[in-house]
Amino acid sequence: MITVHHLGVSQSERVVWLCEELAIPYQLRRYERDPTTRLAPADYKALHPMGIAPVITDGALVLAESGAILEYVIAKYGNGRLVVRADEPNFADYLFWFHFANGTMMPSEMGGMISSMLGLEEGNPAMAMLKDRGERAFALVERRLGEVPYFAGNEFTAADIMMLFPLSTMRAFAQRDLSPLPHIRAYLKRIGERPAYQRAMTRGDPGLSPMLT
Ligand SMILES: N[C@@H](CCC(=O)N[C@@H](CS)C(=O)NCC(=O)O)C(=O)O
Repeated sequence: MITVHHLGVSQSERVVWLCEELAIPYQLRRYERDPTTRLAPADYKALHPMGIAPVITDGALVLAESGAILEYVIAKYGNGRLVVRADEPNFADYLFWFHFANGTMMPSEMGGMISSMLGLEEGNPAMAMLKDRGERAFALVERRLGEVPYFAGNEFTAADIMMLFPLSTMRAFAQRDLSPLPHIRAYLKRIGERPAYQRAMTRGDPGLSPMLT
């Protein structure tokens, strides 16, 4: 059975959510962030040389990296669910949004978080570049969700599981005003109604109310 090592309020919520969507058996181990540094605690860091969440173990396998874990779990235990096959018309959309989440959105949101930690001023060129990139990313997401209910198209897929974190929990670290983005807000509401998402968040982060507004 897979063990999902979940660091509180982190990208490993995706893996808990995936297991709930697939309704596969899994063991959940929760870890709290260090209260001072907000980093992973020593026992989490010991799981994998990178020392960051998520990590799963499956027998002798120790696997990190959200996208790799999602692909692994789906390929091994998904029975074809939550993916778009290469012969389907929206295959490229599925790939794009699955990878856009951590390839572009998370780096620009993390960059924004780091520049505010460093106290960089608004006019700072690095900050301006990151801000502009983040705004274009959110505008692209808003446009997409005005066209289709889920990132890959009409059906919920693993691309949604990848994309939700930068739209929701990441806002605990890098604030973003969603009031001018009605399609994103409607999407977050739709996701919040999914029983598997509700179970995942209740199990994974019982003290946190999901950041869906
Ligand atoms: N691209 C990586 C990013 C992992 C990452 O940055 N995880 C953060 C939580 S969201 C973390 O472990 N932070 C705690 C630490 O750095 O100690 C993935 O998706 O697996």
